[in-house]
Amino acid sequence: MSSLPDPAVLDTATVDALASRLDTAQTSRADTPSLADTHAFGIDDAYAIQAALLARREARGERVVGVKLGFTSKAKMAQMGVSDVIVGRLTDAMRVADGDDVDLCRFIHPKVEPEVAYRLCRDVDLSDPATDIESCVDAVAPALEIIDSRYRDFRFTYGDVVADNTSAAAYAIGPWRPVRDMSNRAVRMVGSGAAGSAGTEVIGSTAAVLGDPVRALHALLDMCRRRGIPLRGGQVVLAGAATAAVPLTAGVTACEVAGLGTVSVRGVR
Ligand code: 0L1
Ligand code: MG
Repeated sequence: MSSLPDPAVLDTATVDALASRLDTAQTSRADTPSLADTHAFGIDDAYAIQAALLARREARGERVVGVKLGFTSKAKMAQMGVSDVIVGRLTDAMRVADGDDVDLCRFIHPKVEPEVAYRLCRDVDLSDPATDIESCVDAVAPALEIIDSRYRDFRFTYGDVVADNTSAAAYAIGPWRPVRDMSNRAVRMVGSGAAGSAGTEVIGSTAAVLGDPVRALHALLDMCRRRGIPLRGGQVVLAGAATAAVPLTAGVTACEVAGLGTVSVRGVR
């Protein structure tokens, strides 16, 4: 369980004001200090701020098309002093087609991380204790997640990052394949760098995602039950990062997951 207090302490007006602050940071590409610098709040408040933030995006016409998990590695949980995963929402405006350009000016200080994505083939009944989440998934794909904390220098508390929709900013999904065992698959993410600059390479394993990405589905079901976050057929699930995130720079960034395939984006200015 998390080390943050659960009970909500913020009133609706404050929740909305904090959501507005994060929304403005995202739309104006101007970072903001940690909310926790000025407000004491619990994890229930943090998810309420996240919901208010999403409501603002939906009011602008964006559609929720998926969910993402964060803090799925032991290292990240230890760093944040928590033992729970966190859940954020993906919208259609965050989607980048495989191989497409992504304008770096959309972001404040973007980072990219290699992931595995699952596709839900039916609505998930959160109220049924017998729900088998694995049977609600029909495909798996390599993915890149672009995270872009709205907080200055990526400095945030556990509550801050939940409120900030878990730093979700954009994502790309490679070719969908029938579901298969994804445990301990090699993952390689390569950034070509801009012309004349050195590239980057990070190597990891899907085992970094809760030991096996399929466990992320079970953690997701648990969190969505606790937080009342619906899971709908057709939505995508980003299971969590297989390596630490690295800065997203100009040029092509590609991720290959062994036995699954590749996905790429091209950062442009
Ligand atoms: O998707 C993730 O694992 C990121 C969660 C938020 C933490 C961060 O912004 O570094
Ligand atoms: Mg991620």
